Amino acid sequence: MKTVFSPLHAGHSGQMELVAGEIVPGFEKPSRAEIIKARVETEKLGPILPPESHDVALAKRVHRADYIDFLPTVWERWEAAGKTGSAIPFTWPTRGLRGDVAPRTIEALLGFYSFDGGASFVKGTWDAIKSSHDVGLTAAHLVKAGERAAFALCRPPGHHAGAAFMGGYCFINNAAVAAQWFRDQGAARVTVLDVDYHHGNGTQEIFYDRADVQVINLHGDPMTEYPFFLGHADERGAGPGEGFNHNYPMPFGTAWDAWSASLDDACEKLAAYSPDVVVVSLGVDTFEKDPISHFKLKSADYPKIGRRIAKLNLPTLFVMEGGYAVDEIGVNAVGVLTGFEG
Ligand code: Q9C
Ligand code: ZN
Repeated sequence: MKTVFSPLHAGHSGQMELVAGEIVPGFEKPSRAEIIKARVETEKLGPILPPESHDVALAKRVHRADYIDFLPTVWERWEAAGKTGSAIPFTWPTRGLRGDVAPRTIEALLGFYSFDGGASFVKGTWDAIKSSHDVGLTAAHLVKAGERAAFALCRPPGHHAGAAFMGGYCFINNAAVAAQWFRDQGAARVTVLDVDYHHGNGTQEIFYDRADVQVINLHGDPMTEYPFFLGHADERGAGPGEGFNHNYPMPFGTAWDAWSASLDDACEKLAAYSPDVVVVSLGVDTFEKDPISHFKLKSADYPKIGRRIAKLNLPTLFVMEGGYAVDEIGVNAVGVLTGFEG
């Protein structure tokens, strides 16, 4: 399997996040991607290719255009305002406030275009976001060109980014952009299968009223787990999209037996939909030692995930999402891919 990777991810580094009352270095750090890349090499998964540059015109249809236009301007506006450190959102237009009027200052706009403080900017963040977007689309091209599967080693991740907001370490929804690209290329139906520990709220929102993109999520129950405000089992899609969104919320402590039962059920729904291509939002924060998560998957379980997805016998694009146990992130992520290859 070919991997697409860009070194530009590394400029998104040193950003801080607020955890339990303290500002700490972000869990979403450059070593994540570097360790996965090193494991691709030692496992001889296949060639590692650089991304080709792709216009963001497609991202402006998947997201709202004004949101995508905002992202490259953040750091220069932050610096022009005399600010240093990480550009972290801090005020949000929640219930009772105006979410329809874009304010003017960078501090205000960061809140307007986010749902939490988890997606913050440093100097190299935009270039990393754009490279991650390019990695996803370049890997999608490989699948369209006839590869059985390809691995988009995206960083930063994407699945929490909605139509007009960032959050949860995510800015552009790389998997959603790739799914739309496959549709534009003539795929009649596309499935996004999200196995990251956290619910892919952004992907669900983007495709919620559509029947041409099926969205399936396996994740920590939002009653107790981030992102808290989406991902319940009764969210089944709206209008023409009704019945094309499937959520599998699971409790803290979920291990392979229960998790894989959800995966089996998800794969049955996926197969019944009969998509032309599958986009896997591949997070490995389901791992028992993940520092911010509460599932109990073991390293030996990840190849089994790959084998189950391979049994679908469909062209498959793997898009990297979360996973914060950096010591094992390479073994676990690449384990899914080697399991897929059989
Ligand atoms: N105490 C992805 O996995 N909140 N994003 C963490 C830590 C944000 C995860 C709180 C988690 C976002 C792509
Ligand atoms: Zn996650």
